Amino acid sequence: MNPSTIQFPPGFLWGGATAANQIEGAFQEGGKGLSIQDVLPGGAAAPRTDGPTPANLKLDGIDFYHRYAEDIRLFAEMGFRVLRMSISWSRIFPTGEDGEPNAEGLAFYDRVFDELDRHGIEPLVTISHYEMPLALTEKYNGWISREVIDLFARYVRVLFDRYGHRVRYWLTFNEINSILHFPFLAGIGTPREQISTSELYQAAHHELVASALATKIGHEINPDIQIGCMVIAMPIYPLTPNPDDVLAALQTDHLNLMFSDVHVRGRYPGYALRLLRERGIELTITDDDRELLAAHTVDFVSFSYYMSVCESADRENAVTGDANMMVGGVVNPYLPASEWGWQIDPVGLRIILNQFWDRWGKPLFIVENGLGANDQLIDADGEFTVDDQYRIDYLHAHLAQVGEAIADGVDVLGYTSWGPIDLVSATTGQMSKRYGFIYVDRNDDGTGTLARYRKKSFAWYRDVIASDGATLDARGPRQGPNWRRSMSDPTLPDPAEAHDHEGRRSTTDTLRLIWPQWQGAEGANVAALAPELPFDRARHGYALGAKVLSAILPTPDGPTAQVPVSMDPTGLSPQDGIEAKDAVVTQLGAALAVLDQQRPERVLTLGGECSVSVAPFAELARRYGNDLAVVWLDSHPDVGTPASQYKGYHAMAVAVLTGHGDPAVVEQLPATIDPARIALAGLHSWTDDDFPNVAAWGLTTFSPDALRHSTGPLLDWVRSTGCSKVAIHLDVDVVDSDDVVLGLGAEPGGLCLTDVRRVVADLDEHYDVVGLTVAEFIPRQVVRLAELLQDLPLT
Ligand code: BGP
Repeated sequence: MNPSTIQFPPGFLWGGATAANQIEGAFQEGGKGLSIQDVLPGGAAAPRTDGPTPANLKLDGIDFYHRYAEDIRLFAEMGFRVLRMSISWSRIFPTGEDGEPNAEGLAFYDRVFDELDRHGIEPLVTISHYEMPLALTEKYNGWISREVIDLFARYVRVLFDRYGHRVRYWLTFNEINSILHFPFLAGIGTPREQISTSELYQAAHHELVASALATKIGHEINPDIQIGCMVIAMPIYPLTPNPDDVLAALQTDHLNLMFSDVHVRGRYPGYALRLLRERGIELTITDDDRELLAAHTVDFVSFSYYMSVCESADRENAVTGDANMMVGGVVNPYLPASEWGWQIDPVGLRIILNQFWDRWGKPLFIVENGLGANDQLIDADGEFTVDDQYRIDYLHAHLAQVGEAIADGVDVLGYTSWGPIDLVSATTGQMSKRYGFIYVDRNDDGTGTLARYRKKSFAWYRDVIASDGATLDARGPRQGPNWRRSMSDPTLPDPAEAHDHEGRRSTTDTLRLIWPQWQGAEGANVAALAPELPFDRARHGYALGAKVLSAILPTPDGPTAQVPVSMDPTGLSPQDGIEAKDAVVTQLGAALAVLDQQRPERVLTLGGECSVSVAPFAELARRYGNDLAVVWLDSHPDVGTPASQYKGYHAMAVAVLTGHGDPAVVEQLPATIDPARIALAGLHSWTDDDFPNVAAWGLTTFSPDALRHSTGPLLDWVRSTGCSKVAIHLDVDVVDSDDVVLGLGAEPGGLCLTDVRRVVADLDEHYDVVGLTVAEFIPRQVVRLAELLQDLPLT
């Protein structure tokens, strides 16, 4: 065999994977009852709502319910041999306890299976993919109650009776090991922090018993069908070779493996019994449960694979990152991450395939893997498409490792990439986190025609399938790691530098952004407030301020970038209600380009006037989404718009970040921030015409007095947003001018220096500060000094 070719076994099941709640829509059609997903607009970690709300993109999904024939035709065009799909429980039993199953719901899946049949695609059905009828949550608190096992068994029996002779492969619960992190996905309505660990493990036990019972029922109805479990697979590497780290990694791994161990071996392994014992958990396990688990083990093991993580015995001092349903693990300094912070590790897929095969000797099925990315729809010679080479490279690299595992002797049944058509994200509720070979025209705000377009990866995957993988190169994508183009950090720091010898976090993941922008401050205002300085020097004072800030801070460990700023005095007159609009728009574009290239986890910005927070905070909002809160420490609210009297752009910074203001500016931003997650702190000076925007947009404010003795109210506010990450804008004029005048005008009545330091330190102690901007410093003495030096001989 040529070392660069890969051989997939004959009959290898190539295809794609979906879930009912993320594609179907039609949440109230065909007799369907409400499902838990219909009240979960913001994704797995976000709070539920009382009822369905317009913000919930899953209510309409991608309208697969009506467009399934068109979509299946496209899958067939790619040569799919299998489509992983799930059945919506509430389509079959709208309340979970109905006397008869819903005939219309059953007929819908008949039509889907018929259509698949017509195209020679076999279905792989997940019985429960993060769904249950909402009524079972309200009445039984989901899987907390043992009663749900029988209700599930009833549902399952209906499915096997109806489809058991036309569907060969079945999965019981999607990612069953996620229950410990996202209980609501198992129908448990009690807030996570109010559920005891005992209750959670008991609920997990009920699911495991229900899974065994489903396996029993399925095999009784048709002994030929194959029933598998489905888990999140995630290699856990020790952060260092320190045996304590290795043991910590093993123990974290056990928490995940427990679920598949029970499914495959039919009993709780010793390590799980110890873990439960040590946590004082006494599970109610009946003799019937034991018998069921032992007698009805799975035929194969399926799993999702998106990332690996590290584990450290000293977690408190290690950097933790994002992970899908398993919540952040310790960051691996050797790996890049996706735009959503999931660390990319193709080799980890080979490792996990080998581990699972060695452990259980059961056939394995990769039923989810893929890259969630922001795609750009382009018009290529009259046809809309996406040039998603990064996705091709990602999938290529992973499939090459599947090939390696097969060569290692692992029995792999098939590969269904996640989201072959764009769909609503499970963890964030967004459309913009796209995985598909097929683009769906639907946006995060729900707009769009729902039209389908083939991306570049469409033809690529078609060729892979048609050649049974022969078009793949075993060494992975030849052009190198292109997927990093859509990753968080294309220029990875030297791993040795990213952590100190004990694996603790260092500051190399912080970008220092120097942005000496001065054009945002209104000229007339500068002239009036700094009459003692020559006007041109005074207005350049902000640029000088950025240099001084950079000079007085210690040399950074991480990267530094400087945003190019024009010092040209032309083009400063107002345009569309903004002074020097051309300059600020151009420079904003330059700053965003720097950030897009660097994709930093954290940014320290040294300004410049106030608007220099716009680009870094918008980039952090893109990266961290709803997990980012902003604390704007400033005398002024900065909520001006082009309609305000004051034309200086720096006074529009908060407005722009919230998506208000000039479209040429707002459209450039990679993300905006919900005003509910922005607090103006230390606020006590404003112009009357734009101040009403504060209340109209729903921003929270704290006067200097509210924070004078304690940061408590502000910390409580951050807690109420549910965010773990904070970006702080520090306008130096928030400091009381009776203490020291650091900005342009005198602002008495502000917070004193020690207050400001305390507020920032308290935020840093309680939250992950990922953005800090210091802005508006005008070094008047230095301006005067420059004046003195300017005509000296030999300068
Ligand atoms: C898995 C889920 C899927 C899917 C996928 C990608 O955890 O089983 O339902 O959504 O992750 O996650 P996301 O949609 O959040 O990008």
